[in-house]
Amino acid sequence: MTSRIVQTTPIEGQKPGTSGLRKKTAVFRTPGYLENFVQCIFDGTGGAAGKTYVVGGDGRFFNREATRTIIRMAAANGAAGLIVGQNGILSTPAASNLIRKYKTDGGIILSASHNPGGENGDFGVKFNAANGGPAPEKITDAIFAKTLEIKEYKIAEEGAGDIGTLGSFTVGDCKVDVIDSVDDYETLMQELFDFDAISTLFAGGFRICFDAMHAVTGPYATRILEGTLGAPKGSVINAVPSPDFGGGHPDPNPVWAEELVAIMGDDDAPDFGAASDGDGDRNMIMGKGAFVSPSDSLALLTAYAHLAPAYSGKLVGVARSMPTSQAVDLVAERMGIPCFETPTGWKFFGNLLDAGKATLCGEESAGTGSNHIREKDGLWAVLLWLNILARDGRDIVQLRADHWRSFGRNYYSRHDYEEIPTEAAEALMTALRMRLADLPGTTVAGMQVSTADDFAYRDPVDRSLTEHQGVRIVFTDGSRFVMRLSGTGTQGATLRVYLERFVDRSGDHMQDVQVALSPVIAAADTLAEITKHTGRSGADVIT
Ligand code: G16
Repeated sequence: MTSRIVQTTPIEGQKPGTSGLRKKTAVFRTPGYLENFVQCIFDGTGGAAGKTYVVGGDGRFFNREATRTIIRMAAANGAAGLIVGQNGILSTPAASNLIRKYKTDGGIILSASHNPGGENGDFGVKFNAANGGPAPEKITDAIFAKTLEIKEYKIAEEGAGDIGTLGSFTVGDCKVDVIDSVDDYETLMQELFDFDAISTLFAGGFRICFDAMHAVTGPYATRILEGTLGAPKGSVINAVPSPDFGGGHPDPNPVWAEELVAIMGDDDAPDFGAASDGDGDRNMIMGKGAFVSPSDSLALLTAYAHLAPAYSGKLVGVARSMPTSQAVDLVAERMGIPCFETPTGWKFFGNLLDAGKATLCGEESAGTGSNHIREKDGLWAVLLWLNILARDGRDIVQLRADHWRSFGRNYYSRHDYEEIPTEAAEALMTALRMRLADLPGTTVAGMQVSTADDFAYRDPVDRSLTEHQGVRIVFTDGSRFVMRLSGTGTQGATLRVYLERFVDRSGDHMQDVQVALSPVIAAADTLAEITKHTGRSGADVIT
């Protein structure tokens, strides 16, 4: 193999965010942009020589081309082997599984997750470490440091081989195995869940609608749900991945998954509805006419996970990101297991999972997962739900109502203000932070503030400290709001306002969510002066 050393210079802004480097596709396609970052992944992790990696992505525009570039660069940098999903396709959870199963040194995953794709959409690259999880900050910091001093990258002169056909080939000394994207993932799911019980459920007439949103879970869900488990043909909709996700926004929430919401609102709705995102790590769960919030879903899965073989008697602890509602805390408390609170970003669960401190993890942003891999996993959540419903017998809406009667309800919503000028967003956060010390004891919108802080996290395993992870204002009745700026956007800043109000076991659990939260919404507006700073009279997306 002849490889070429290409002289280059640092490119500004290659700092990984909440989940890897995400930019407009056009930015990633500028000459040298992808190459610089990939070289820095290798250089920032001690070089690629002799190492093995998993490579694949969610199939969005530029996925295939980027996969081929990475193969040529890995070979030129001396990598010993690559496991590549056929056509460069791997869901994020499937990639995490492959890294762990075949004990590779890590993986390069091409995805901007729930962000829209296509020529004018977003693209992303993230490095996952040998545990299968998103690289922790010490690694992303090292990669970023390399982007500031890079002088050259290496790339093989020869082509990347045929990634459309299953089998093996070599690029120089690097062996490339092109594998079926679904096989290993399905095997793992069969080990975790009671597939017989789920098949019996479907055989009895239970109906599901799974919206793959034209994204990567299409082939996974079709094979597993319709193929192996016997759900009726057509149960998976929007099942063929497309480079621009059918022109849609592959974010499984009630706003973007409107087709599913309409189907589940029909008189003849299926028993269970679900959706997953661009790269297959998020999930949205619905019953007939009912959206199950991700925070409630995490609480319910924790309460009933024992019905699945992999988790029966095995729950050692749970973890949630700080802005996620405290519904799961109540379940953990009753079960007598610890509940950890981490910053936003799946990478923060890695140490807890590796150290055996947590079994299930979840986030308000539609992510749920367990110790089976080191990523959140959309289809896993759907299968765990199906396993629970198959074994419990109640329908999902009844199960949730009974849960609220037993634990109380944490009303919850997130209000997003998108693409606001970065300076305005930062000014808002700075002004709020400066008031924190004076807030306890004051009354806002009829509610008294009990505590106000800027969340900092001391990792219980490696003792690392992560600061400024979101402002928390908690009121004396247990209600709270949290504000932080998103780390996954590609244009301007997105302000996220997370709102929560607890209503106890005997309270009214059937209120409209926004109405139930109205005092907290008013308090957030008053304290943060959102309209003054952003010029917006309301949120762009309410979920
Ligand atoms: C990523 C992270 C999640 C995080 C989410 C939202 O998800 O893996 O842990 O909750 O972004 O982050 P932010 O609020 O900073 O936009 P994904 O599915 O985009 O990889």
